[in-house]
Amino acid sequence: MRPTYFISDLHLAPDLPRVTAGFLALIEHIRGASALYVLGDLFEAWVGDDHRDEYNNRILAAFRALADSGTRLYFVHGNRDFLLGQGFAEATGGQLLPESQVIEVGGEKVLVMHGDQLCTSDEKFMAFRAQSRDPAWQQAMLANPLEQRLMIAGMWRMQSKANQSNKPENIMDVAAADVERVLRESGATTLLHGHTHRPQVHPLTVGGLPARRMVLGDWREEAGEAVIACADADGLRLETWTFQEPAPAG
Ligand SMILES: [Mn+2]
Repeated sequence: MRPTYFISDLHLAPDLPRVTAGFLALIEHIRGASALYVLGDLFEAWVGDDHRDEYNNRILAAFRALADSGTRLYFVHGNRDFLLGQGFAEATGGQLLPESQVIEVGGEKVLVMHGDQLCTSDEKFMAFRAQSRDPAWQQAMLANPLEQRLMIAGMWRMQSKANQSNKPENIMDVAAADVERVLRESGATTLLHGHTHRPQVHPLTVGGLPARRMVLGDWREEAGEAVIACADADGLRLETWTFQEPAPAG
């Protein structure tokens, strides 16, 4: 059985050479895998599928090469790359998924999502989420010239850096009641998500039956490793992907 991989929260950006190199190395490493699920926040920012600079083209080409090796590619939106569209999916040879989806992998039903929709205690964030997922708001945003969208994304990034909103202590954790609800509603036994930057496996009991919540890790330049997930004949588990090597010059 060819393995299936899950990653999230890479927050890819041109000024993160080590994370970028680590991502490209992983894509190379998993060539020929059954599938790769990217569960949101692949990019630190995505301003529209028409933003095809050298950096983005390199990322898209890597995905395309993976798809061409026979690996199915699936993307879930995060709270930073909510503007990933059909043009992106087509360029990669992959497919955009709805914000939550039950898949059959490693012999079990797994509910996959970014996970930000479970952080319901953060009202300010939930309001932003509702706005940024609104098709009319997205359309208005995408109607701005690319230059202007890049400026807006730059402002978001500066704000994010200023309040260090990528740090786990600054990201609200998921609400237990919502975790239980989505597991019940989906009929899945495992919930797999990212977003919180708190990689771990949490055993749960839902409706009197054993269940679990698996959380993927974020990728950070200083850390040089990230928690991903892999599913094969032995089941679904978290794994650590290391990318210690410094990025090649240039
Ligand atoms: Mn996120």
